[in-house]
Amino acid sequence: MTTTHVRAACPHDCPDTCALIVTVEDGVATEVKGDPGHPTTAGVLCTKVARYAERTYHPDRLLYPLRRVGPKGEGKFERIGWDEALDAIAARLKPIAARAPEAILPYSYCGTMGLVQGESMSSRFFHKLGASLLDRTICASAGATGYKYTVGASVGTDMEQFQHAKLILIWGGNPIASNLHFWTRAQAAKRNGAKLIAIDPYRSLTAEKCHQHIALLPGTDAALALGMMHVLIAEDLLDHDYIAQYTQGFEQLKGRAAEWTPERVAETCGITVAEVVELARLYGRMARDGEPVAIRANYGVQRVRGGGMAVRNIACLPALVGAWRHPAGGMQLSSSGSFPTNKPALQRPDLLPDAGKPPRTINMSTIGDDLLRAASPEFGPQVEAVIVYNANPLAIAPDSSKVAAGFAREDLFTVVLEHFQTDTADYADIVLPATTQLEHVDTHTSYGHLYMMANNAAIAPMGEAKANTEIFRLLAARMGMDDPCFRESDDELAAQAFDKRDARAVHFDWEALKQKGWQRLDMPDAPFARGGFPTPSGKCEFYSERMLADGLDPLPAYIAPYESRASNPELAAKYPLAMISPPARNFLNSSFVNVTSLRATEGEPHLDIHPGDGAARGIADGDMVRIYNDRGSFVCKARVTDKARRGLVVGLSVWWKKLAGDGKNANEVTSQRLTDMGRAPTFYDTLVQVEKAA
Ligand SMILES: Nc1nc2c(c(=O)[nH]1)N[C@H]1C(S)=C(S)[C@@H](COP(=O)(O)OP(=O)(O)OC[C@H]3O[C@@H](n4cnc5c(=O)[nH]c(N)nc54)[C@H](O)[C@@H]3O)O[C@H]1N2
Ligand SMILES: Nc1nc2c(c(=O)[nH]1)N[C@H]1C(S)=C(S)[C@@H](COP(=O)(O)OP(=O)(O)OC[C@H]3O[C@@H](n4cnc5c(=O)[nH]c(N)nc54)[C@H](O)[C@@H]3O)O[C@H]1N2
Ligand code: SF4
Ligand SMILES: [Mo]
Repeated sequence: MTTTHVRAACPHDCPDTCALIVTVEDGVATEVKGDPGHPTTAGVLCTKVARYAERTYHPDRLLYPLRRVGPKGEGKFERIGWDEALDAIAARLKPIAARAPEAILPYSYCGTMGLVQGESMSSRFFHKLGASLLDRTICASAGATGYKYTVGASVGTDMEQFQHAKLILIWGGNPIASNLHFWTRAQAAKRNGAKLIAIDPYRSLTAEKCHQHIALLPGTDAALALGMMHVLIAEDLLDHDYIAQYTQGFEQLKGRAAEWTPERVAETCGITVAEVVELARLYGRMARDGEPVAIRANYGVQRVRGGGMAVRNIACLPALVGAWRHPAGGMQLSSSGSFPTNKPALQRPDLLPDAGKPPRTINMSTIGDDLLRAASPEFGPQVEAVIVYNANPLAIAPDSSKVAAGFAREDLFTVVLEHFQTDTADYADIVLPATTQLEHVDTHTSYGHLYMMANNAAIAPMGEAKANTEIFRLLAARMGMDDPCFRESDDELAAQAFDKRDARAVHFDWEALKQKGWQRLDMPDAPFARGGFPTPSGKCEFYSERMLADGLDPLPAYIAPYESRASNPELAAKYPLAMISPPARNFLNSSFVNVTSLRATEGEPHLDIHPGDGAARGIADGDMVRIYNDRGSFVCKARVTDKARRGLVVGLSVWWKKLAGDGKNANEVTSQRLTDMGRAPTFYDTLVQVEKAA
């Protein structure tokens, strides 16, 4: 028997981007472990990816191209050959491309975060076609935009510093489920005497283990941050020197913060005045005493109407108290902006038919409406063909009944590149089998740590599966695209992924990275200790000219949810409960739902409801309940628990619809309305009613 150990990287949409070591025995991957040498992975994987071999060798893996033989959505397919599949796709796409290339739409997200198997050969293909561009907003663009206006780029506190913090605000995140290796460091900080505070409407696994939990109403974080500013300013818990040297707009901010008294904030957030005041005092006093105070904000805060502003307001706090001076102080939302990736080289926007007039852009978060839209001068041509890869829109996109109706259109041609027969694949005309991370080459950034990562192929492709890149190479050839860039190998692509001219990536060398597995960026310990914010002014912008130019309030503000008791009492009279649907620990968005052992651990779809709200509706623990609003409904099992505050219900997500009881999931009731900035979805801005199911 020959045994090898292959260096790989976790491809999933998770900030931790773990370094993996894959044991291969006679060509079979027998074990996937965390690399003990990688500083943040430290030999530990989450429950999901520890099962990566189970997912790769799953009996339901798609191994051959398939053609649909039943109605859309039913899931009846027959096996065909690759030539037949590629010819069928080219035959449908060619006339559309000749007539109206924008009627062709790619739909992809982060099924893999790889720079090669994500947007490289695929983008080249769609650019050359002149297909519609896709606005990839489904996850992070609201918060990223708010952070960018304020701090300049997705750069923040190094994950490897958090164990030295003395106060950590875990704001809108549940790291035990979704950012495990950060949680390890938060626990180390706790052992060193740090205080951990969770700010979250729900008593998540993480909130349960923090010293304090502030259970505010969803979508009200911007007000809490304004209240903290109010107290910091009123009690002079400020770093005047840092403010004077490295920030812009403090005088204007003072005026705005003055409006947000702790009483007004407490009322808005549904918490006590003492919670507001004491949080601000603790944060400000510890910073004044020179202790590192850190904020780990996550995307849970920004899936509401005012999500961009919420992140912006939170991002003002570290500059007010000078927390950035310390490597373990400051804030992290994402580290993605630290990586000098060379996207133009990978994606080749120069291939567009007319660079001066780019194709229209379609927002992935409104795919339901956009697939149902007729041609018009504003919209352009009706969408006639969709090519889905690295995404499962039928399960994950909001307002799911519209998404399903769109994909069910008889005149729509749909191709899905997948590992499994997902809810989306059921609507495909042609399904193409894709390789998993064990079967292909890739390179990765991270949105939690600061290492460039390599993924070597550990095993040969399963069945007739092909890498996304190879599928787009073959499609390009079938469509008659003969530019040499469509013949570049995955290694050639990976070698272009980082811009070596940037000081942070001078140590990037693809062959060396493949050998070692990972390489840290050249970055300072404390990115903004002496200012140097990548904003237009070079300062942390409390007042933002760019926001003003973009039609937004230039100062931190509070934007109430679309759907809440306070902002929309009429709607709340019909649908009085706020629903959020954050990530389940054993799934990764909708990935892994079909892995039997992980689904068994999650059990079945649940809705957590407060005992008071349960009693008012005659709902007992374990009852089947129907959750509904004007957009739709779904059924699942109630868990009566005070983990959900009064007025809030929580359905951990994202279930495959066909593996849930009634073939529906939480996205039946979520809406396609977009956030204040970043054109992002408002998954956690949803009012519903709940009743006992018949
Ligand atoms: N196990 C697992 N890990 C994952 C994922 C997964 O599905 N499963 N998904 C991955 C992805 S794609 C992402 S984007 C990341 C991060 O994904 P996030 O969406 O940030 O998810 P969480 O870290 O679970 O934190 C969300 C927390 O925010 C809380 N929350 C909801 N609304 C509000 C609000 O208005 N205010 C505040 N303060 N809190 C609110 C929720 O109750 C929840 O506990 O996680 C990644 N990691
Ligand atoms: N209600 C609700 N909805 C949500 C969220 C929520 O919190 N609540 N979270 C939102 C967030 S944060 C996100 S990021 C989105 C995520 O939405 P998606 O990015 O669509 O993520 P997944 O559901 O994991 O689906 C990814 C698919 O890609 C496939 N895949 C993986 N690797 C490859 C590959 O190499 N090639 C090909 N062809 N396919 C591959 C996987 O098998 C999987 O089916 O969901 C959003 N939807
Ligand atoms: S999903 Fe996250 S925690 Fe799990 S192995 Fe991948 S990167 Fe690590
Ligand atoms: Mo996400």
